[in-house]
Amino acid sequence: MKFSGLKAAITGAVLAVSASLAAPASATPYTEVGDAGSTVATAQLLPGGTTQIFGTNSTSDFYLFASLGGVYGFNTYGTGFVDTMLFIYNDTGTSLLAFNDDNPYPNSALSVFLAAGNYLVGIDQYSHCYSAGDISCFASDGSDPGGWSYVINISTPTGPVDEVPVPGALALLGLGLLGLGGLRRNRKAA
Ligand SMILES: [Ca+2]
Ligand SMILES: [Ca+2]
Repeated sequence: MKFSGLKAAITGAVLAVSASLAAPASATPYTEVGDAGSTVATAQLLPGGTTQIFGTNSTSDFYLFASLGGVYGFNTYGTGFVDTMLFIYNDTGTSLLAFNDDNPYPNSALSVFLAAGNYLVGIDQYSHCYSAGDISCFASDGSDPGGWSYVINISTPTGPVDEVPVPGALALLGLGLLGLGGLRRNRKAA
């Protein structure tokens, strides 16, 4: 009896450690309700502190994410063998801020600095609206087969979230982004 009691205690301890590794205390899942859909109007609001999104893709899904300010990581590790793509847009869906197809293939991962505010996080399957500059692309093309399940993991922001960047560095960053935007437009126009 003593031995089996000890064995049970050890097994319990091992299970507890395994559980803590599989599901960190900080994990805050959100499960898609119905269909998050492909537009700003249907995008589902993620509760503050959400670290995982579980959903099912039909054509594409978008979620409204509130950033506290900082560098966030997004990935689709755990989705399985689906050739996913991840998109981060501003909250009106008019500006693509970050995009990843394979990191590594077929799953997606990106990390991006998001100033405090709201953003759209989108998921779709290669190559529907690949790196599209505007979310309206997703509403106009529903040719994807869909029907696959996914998980989007969101890391908590790294670095001091309340750090105020030096104005000069901000201006340089802004100029760089404008330059990138100009390059993209030029490439599109070409
Ligand atoms: Ca969906
Ligand atoms: Ca991919």
